[in-house]
Amino acid sequence: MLTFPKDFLWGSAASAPQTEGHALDGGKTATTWDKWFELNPEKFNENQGPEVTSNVYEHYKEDIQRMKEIGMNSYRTSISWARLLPDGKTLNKEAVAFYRSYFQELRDNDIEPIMNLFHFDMPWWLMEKGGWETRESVDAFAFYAKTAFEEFGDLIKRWATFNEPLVHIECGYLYGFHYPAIVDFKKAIQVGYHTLMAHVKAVEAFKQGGFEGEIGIILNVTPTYARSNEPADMEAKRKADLLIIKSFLDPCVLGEIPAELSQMIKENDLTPVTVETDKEAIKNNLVDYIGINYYQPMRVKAPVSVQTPAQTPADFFSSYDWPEKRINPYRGWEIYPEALYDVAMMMKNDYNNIPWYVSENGMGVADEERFLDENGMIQDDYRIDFMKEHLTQLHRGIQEGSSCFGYHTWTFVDCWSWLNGYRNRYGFYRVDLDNNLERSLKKSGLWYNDLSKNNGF
Ligand code: BGP
Repeated sequence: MLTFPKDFLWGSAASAPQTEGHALDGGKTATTWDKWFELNPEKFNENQGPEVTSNVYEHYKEDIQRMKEIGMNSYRTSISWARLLPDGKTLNKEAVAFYRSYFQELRDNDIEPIMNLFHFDMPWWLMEKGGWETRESVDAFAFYAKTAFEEFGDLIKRWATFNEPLVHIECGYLYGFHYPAIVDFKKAIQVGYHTLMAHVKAVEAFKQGGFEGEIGIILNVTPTYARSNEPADMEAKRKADLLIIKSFLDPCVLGEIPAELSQMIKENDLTPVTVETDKEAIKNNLVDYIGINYYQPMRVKAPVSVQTPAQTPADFFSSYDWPEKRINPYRGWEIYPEALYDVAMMMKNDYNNIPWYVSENGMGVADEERFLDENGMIQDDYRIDFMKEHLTQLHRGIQEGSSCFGYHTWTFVDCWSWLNGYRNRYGFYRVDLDNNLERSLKKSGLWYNDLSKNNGF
């Protein structure tokens, strides 16, 4: 039996744009997702847009009972910026009432809410002004964060500023999967810098406001694995670590952007516009904890060809396709549970053993109806095996002293996923799109209940 530390968090993660629905009512204004779906619905799997999703806006009370049924003691989701402050300034009373009731319901059922402020959902009014490319976004986000702390600070004791900031940077400004889907390395770096400063200013607002509780950030990072120990591969790993891992972890936990990273960016004419007081602000506003979303490891090798100055990250490192990898064929992601042990050791050894938790881990599978049994339950043993393997590695890291305080899966109820719509399912509960979004328990939910009740397996 592998037993986890006392008061370990067992739960799931989700986000406002992927679950709430009612995307253009209840006083909410459009985000880039709502607008992009209006402009280019063909980009979205089976034309599935963000307007309905799993409709938690109406179903949160029943859903919270479902969380209890599978032993969840915590739940992370996000607040929608465009719902709370539809024009960036005016408080939407209907949103306040909805979120207060939602969070109170979680508390009343002993499910600790962890509340994130930004999950890829840039308000359209701000995008029209340039989004994260503009310094205005930093102040706008800090105002939004402060408003959320004031309105919900009595109900929320664990906050997160961003979910996977690298994703909106890379997918929006390098790889074409998020709006505005442009390829511009210099803009990507500026967007990254403003995101970091927005995070820092939100932490500052939290600390200066004297709000009770903790504030952190959720990152999708693992140590990078190099193809070989050859110098060129190791140099690629060093650069990938700087750009992908240390770019956020170092300033958020250690208070400084690594000098080597600034140098590398400078040599390639990518230095962002900054404000003189930023350095001091970064130093003074460290996080209390880190969330790590882990799905797949990052493997790199020496770049295949190099342009100087660099035009994309591929000029620093190429991704390496390990021939021996195991893969989740539906999502195309490598399965490598050992990385969770390595993450645990990285947090312990390189980041002052800061408290951290696994804020997302999970397995997306398409056409899960294939696994329905005669009682209408999806027999998702593959998901149970996936969790067991990852938890075994995590447990090893905890045994060796890493301060991990929880394990959240993606996700609780099957949810809408950006351009992939409802293709890959991750939930403990199935959502039936043909039958009023009806939820039904999968076998993995039963297993999770035992896991949580026994605080181990
Ligand atoms: C993470 C995101 C989530 C979620 C998850 C699963 O990166 O934080 O929003 O979507 O990945 O990935 P996907 O839905 O693309 O399969």
